Amino acid sequence: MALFALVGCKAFSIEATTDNNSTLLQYHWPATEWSQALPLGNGHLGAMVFGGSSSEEIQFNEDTMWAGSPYNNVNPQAHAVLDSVRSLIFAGEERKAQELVDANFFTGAHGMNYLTGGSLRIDFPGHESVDDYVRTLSLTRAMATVEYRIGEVRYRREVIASLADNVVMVRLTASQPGALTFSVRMDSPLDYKLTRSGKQLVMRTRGTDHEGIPGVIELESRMQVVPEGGKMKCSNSHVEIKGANAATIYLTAATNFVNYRDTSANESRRAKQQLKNAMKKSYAKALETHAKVYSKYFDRVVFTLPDGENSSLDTNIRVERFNESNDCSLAALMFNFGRYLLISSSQPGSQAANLQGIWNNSTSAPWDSKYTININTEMNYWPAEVTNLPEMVEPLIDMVRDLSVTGQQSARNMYGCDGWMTHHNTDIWRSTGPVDNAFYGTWPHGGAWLSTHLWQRYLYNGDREYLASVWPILKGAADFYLDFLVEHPDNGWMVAAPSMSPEHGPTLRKDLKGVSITAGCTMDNQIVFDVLTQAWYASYELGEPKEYRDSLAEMLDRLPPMHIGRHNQLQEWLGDYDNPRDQHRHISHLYGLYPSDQITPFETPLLYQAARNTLLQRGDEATGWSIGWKINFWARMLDGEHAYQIIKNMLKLLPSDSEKNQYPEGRTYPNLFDAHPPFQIDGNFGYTAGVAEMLMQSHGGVVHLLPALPSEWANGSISGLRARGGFVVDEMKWNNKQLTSATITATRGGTLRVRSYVPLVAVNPANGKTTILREAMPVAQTPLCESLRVKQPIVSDELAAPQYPIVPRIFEYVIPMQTGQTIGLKRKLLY
Ligand code: FUC
Repeated sequence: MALFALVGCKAFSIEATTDNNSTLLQYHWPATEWSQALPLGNGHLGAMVFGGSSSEEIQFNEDTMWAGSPYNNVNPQAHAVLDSVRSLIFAGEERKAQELVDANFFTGAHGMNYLTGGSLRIDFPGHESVDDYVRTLSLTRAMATVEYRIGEVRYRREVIASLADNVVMVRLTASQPGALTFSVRMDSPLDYKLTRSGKQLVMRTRGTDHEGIPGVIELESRMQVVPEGGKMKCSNSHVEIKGANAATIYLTAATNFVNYRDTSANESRRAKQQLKNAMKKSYAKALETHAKVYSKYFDRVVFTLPDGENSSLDTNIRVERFNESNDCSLAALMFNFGRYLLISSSQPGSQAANLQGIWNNSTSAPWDSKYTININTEMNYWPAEVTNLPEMVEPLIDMVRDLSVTGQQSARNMYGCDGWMTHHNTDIWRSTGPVDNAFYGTWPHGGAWLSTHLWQRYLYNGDREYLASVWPILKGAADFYLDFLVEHPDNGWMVAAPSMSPEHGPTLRKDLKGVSITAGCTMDNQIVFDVLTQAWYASYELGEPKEYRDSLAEMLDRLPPMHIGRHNQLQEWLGDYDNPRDQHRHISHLYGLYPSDQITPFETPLLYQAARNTLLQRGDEATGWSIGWKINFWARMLDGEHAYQIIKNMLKLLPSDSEKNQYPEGRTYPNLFDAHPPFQIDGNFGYTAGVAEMLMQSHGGVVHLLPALPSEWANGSISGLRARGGFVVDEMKWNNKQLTSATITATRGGTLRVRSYVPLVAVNPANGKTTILREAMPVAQTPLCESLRVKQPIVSDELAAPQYPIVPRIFEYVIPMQTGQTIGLKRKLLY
């Protein structure tokens, strides 16, 4: 790769940091493309730092800068043709059904797009040729730096998106007094107006009209430079600084957005106030407050894997060489980066992380950089609870709460149903209608899948007050299905219709090429099972009337079971239409394996082996997010070696989008953003969740330590992962591929069931004394009601005997724990 020269010489010393090769991204060259720039964010503001020496670009975003205005894309005409659509599907006339949907379900508004904020540009005359250049992104400090030398003078830039104040700050210093001369301006690819207001530069832009929905968002971006020494001159187009010793640039942005139906705020007042507040703090103070908030989140989990011979090289080179190296700490860096990105793009009070998190430099981003909720938005939040970032889920809950209101319009007006629902996309306006066309958009489970995150959160936090606050949302998601499901005329099962297995049609039905519409496909049934089951449990926990639970149980009993087809695969559809050579990126029918736990080796071994065959048939290559999902799938298959193979497929360099053809397998950009391609952040989050799932799993009532450790990660440790049931795995260490010790705290007491591949003893941390643990028979979690149990699958007559994968020998212990109690566990030596 000629573009990125590897500079051998060590740059002049970066001030001592706590970073190591699993927390620092570094490059000895400036970014020339966006996917090489380094991301910063505080949930509201995002910034991409290019690090040019003579001209710095900091492309920025504000999370409410979207096209359009309050609207919903619900076409009531859908209801008029719904019965006909269903009859056609059941009559085997899916193509005609799809045509009817195309003609009646859409409004022309296919979701509004997330827009760029603009760019802050800093020009440094005379800095074209520099030595000892290095730029970094520190994941322990949430800070980007740029350093270089010109002659005897060393220059340094630090950039943060403060989590304590709503501001991006650029700190400029030089090793000689008076050496800083530069000018600052702002611009945007949208129409913009730049003016001076006192010492501040103000840029105004506007959200665009989109697909017939008028743009109403007003964005005001404001910046001010505070030089130390030297002279400052402000004009309507830029600010000039001459001969300063140091300087701090404060940049903020705000819009008139209040919520999905109100855009009445005063963006100018907001931006002024934000800047005023931020400027009360010196840079040193701002840094301290930012670090305090950030480290509260980031430091909760520490993951350590050993360095290899390439680990101190530039990050892009580490990625490029990963497949031929032993650079284990790059795998840890990628894990840490996912947590960093979630902290930076999803903060309490901000918008939820979209397809690009919060980072977008375009006015027409791929898939509008909105929310695709048939996998992508869900994947964004997979790492949140398990990697100890529960606060970051709050924006998602806010979004689901809004959708549970707007989604009543689509439930009622399109399908004549109670409750709420959404299709496969949404945006800042909480639109809930179908988008794109019938092939992609006729998927009624977006809200339902999102609602499972609210229930899962309860499994982690056990907070009844929280559960009561989201109960109407969970109930509304279930209520929709109680109305929406219809009886399949062939078998009497209650099925979703119209529906589809996301973005995919039954591949072996030649007559249905280009048709996805169907009834009761596997993912439908799995999602409905989860939504009705979680409503059952939540209602039980909250002491709601039993009659409601009975109606849920009755419906659960009538759902179709999963099917195992003639290729010993888990069937994607009710019919046995899977092509074993099909490598489609969506493997939606394995939703039951991950994120759900309907398919497990211990409780549903037949389904487990069929799921494995499906995974093998679909192959190991895919788009970025699909690779992210496959890491989680193989972790749930308890196959660390295969999960690691998928990690290798993700850690392949794509230097830039323009080099896609030379790097067809490239799935990671130089800045570690995941490549679909193009950039989509879900793959980053899927990766982090997947690595967590390889190291610890908690479902089916059991905490499984090191369930899928690959042999490459023979030695390591991780601290701070959270398990369902309110347990925190404070620390876990392994050596020579085997668990050596773990400490687990019960935040709310109860019985800890712990599973391991090595026998364990309890150890008293105070005196090191060991005690024998009670070994349990591995048993399935006992559901409170038979209807909540996954049904036995229906197996194809054409199938020879199923091939069961080998499940390793398991040791399982039952440990009663008090609230706040910590238990030490140690590998029991058998000799
Ligand atoms: C779904 C996926 C695509 C892409 C888009 C944003 O449509 O099938 O691969 O990720 O979402």
